[in-house]
Amino acid sequence: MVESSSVERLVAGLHRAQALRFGEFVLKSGLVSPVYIDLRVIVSHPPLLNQIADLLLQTAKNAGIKYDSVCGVPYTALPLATIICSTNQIPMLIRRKEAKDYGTKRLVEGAINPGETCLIIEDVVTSGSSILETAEVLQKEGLKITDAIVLLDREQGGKHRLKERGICLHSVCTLSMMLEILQQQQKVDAGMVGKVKKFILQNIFKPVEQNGSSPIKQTCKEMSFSARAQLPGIHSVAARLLKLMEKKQTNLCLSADVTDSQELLQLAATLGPSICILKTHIDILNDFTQEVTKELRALADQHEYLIFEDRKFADIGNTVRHQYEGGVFKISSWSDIVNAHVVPGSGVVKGLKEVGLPSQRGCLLIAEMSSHGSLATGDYTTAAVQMAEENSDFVFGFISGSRVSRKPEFLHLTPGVQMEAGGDNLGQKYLSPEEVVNKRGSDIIIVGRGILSASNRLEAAEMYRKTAWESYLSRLGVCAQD
Ligand code: 5BU
Repeated sequence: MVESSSVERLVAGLHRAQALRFGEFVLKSGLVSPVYIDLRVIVSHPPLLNQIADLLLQTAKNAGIKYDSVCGVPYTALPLATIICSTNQIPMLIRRKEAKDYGTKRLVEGAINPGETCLIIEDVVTSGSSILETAEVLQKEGLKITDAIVLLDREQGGKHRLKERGICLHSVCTLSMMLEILQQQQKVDAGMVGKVKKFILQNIFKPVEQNGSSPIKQTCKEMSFSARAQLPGIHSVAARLLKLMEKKQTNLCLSADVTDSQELLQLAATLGPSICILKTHIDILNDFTQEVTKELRALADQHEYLIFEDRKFADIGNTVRHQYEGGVFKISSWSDIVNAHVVPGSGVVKGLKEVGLPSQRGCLLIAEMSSHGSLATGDYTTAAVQMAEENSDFVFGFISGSRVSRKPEFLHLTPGVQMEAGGDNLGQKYLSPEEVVNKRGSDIIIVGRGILSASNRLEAAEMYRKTAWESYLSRLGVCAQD
């Protein structure tokens, strides 16, 4: 154990930097936690950063661990590992966070000497999954992982799980130790300490299924749309959408592919109460005027749905900026959501963002397409996910055939949906709402001709709405825990 006065100083510093917050927070898993620990903020506090690096190294020394290199679990522990290695002349390894099949990039940077031992550094451990993931990558490179050092152990089962995998976890501090110190320092009251302790006890991660090197599966509640709406840092458009979906009990997006303005407005007025999004192809209207978009906007506000212009931007940043803001359609002035292909690289998102961010618009990236022979698969899809993660201030989800990101703050919208699986004679492929939402984990179905070619469009829309909503409800069962 490191000296208690150092730990007390550390806890006070973390509290000052707002790395520890108390209240009500919805975690990624959907659980409501009375404590929120976010050590990402420490990079803005250099003395604290140095102090933490020092305590981590001290803990490794006290435990008498022998190692040849150090690897920080990305991203928060990366600067910590850097400081430790630089100050003490220890070789460092960097684990890339990108998905394994992304391009030809190496998964570990630095000189790898198979047979050597690497010490893993982490900021917070809950279930231990992040350390295990990093350990697996390093082990695949032939390195030995015997120990890991963490600043804060939340005491929710991580230590035990790591031990079962042959990794000994040493912590600078545990959550209960931290709570006691904060109580002594009169920064939290006894009531809150009790609440947090109860939360820890009720949420211990137990190993359920361990199968070779695959990630550990944990039974947990899939997050509801309303819980996802409250995730810290969620995009404002995603939050609005998730809330209205829950309120109206609909995860149906109508693809209003009609060519006459009056018909479009009529559809919006009649089907508005059944849908969460009205998707347009504004450039197929034969009689477009700005008046149509004004009326569409008024209907959207009246019936509480969002407008999504399915423009599929796919040019360099400078061009898409003009296409989004100007021209005949002035899309950014009336459409809450737009989408983009990732084929031009991230410039397309950056260009759109310049226009969309100030007016609080959101963007979806096309990660997969529903059409036969689509090239948006594999590495392309992975690159789209990465681009979304790097631009999450503007991008809040995907057009895809299934769940391509496990981050609950991203929404998945799937076109190519009809009650009966099949296709049309121009390459469109259809899956059923049940398949898309329940089996493939998408959130919103996009339906065009399934509704438009029905003799009673409202009845058809209601049928799609109910089926997709029931599929969502039945999905709220068991899911994989990160
Ligand atoms: P449908 O009538 O339900 O087949 O219409 C599907 C709509 O979704 C249509 O407006 C397409 O432009 C849109 N779409 C799609 O079908 N497949 C895709 O991969 C993408 C968009 Br991206």
